Amino acid sequence: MKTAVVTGASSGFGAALARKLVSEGHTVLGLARRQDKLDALATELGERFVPVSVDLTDRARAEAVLADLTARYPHIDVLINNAGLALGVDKAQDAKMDQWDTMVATNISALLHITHALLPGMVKQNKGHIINLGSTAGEYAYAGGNVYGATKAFVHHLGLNLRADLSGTAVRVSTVAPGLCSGTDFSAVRLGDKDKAAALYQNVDALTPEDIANTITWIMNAPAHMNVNYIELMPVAQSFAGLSVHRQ
Ligand code: 8X3
Repeated sequence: MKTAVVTGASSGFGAALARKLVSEGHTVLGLARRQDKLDALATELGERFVPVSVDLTDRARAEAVLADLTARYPHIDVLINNAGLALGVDKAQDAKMDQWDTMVATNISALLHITHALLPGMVKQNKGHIINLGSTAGEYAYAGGNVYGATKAFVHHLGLNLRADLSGTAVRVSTVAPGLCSGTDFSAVRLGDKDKAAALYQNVDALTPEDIANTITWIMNAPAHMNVNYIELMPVAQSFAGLSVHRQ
């Protein structure tokens, strides 16, 4: 059985993943900002879910909390960098700088803070796995995707570069890139409007958080000699729009 750190554990993919991992007998150190949501999950899942309330975008606070966590749990097997968000669908020329800052802080800086804190321990024990949540938005450009897609492209390429640095160790790095997925707050947060978000998923058989959790646990439980570098998932209902041409 493994000890897994899951960021963004209080809802969406993170909560689905925590449920799946605990049901398989693993221990989950569940990180999120919202203590009340973490506590509810801890009540549901029992002692193999350890709630840790922290804002990973705050580097000094993250370092302090993670130093304490690694002292209590020196053998962390898996870090699942799930926390992330999109804000807005405005074109770049109309976008809000605050939203860009928040996406960079959450999707890039917070991920780096925790990766930097946990990676040396994994190398020292010559065992470990970092699984990062990317997105199809990191591979395929679309209008309004601008900084969100770029942060996910960063995540993908960081994973490949980590693998280069980890050559010669047994530490694995994987990126999971989902497309359209219902059953989370992702679009409500992005659009700031629950009804508009619900309309996006109407009459579409989208991916579910359980699909993502199943994929992540499959990657994590793969034999130690096998590394999934990158895996992209879409619902069958989602496809490619083709390249747009603006006509005068
Ligand atoms: C989520 C996929 O298509 O909403 O990362 O950008 S999409």
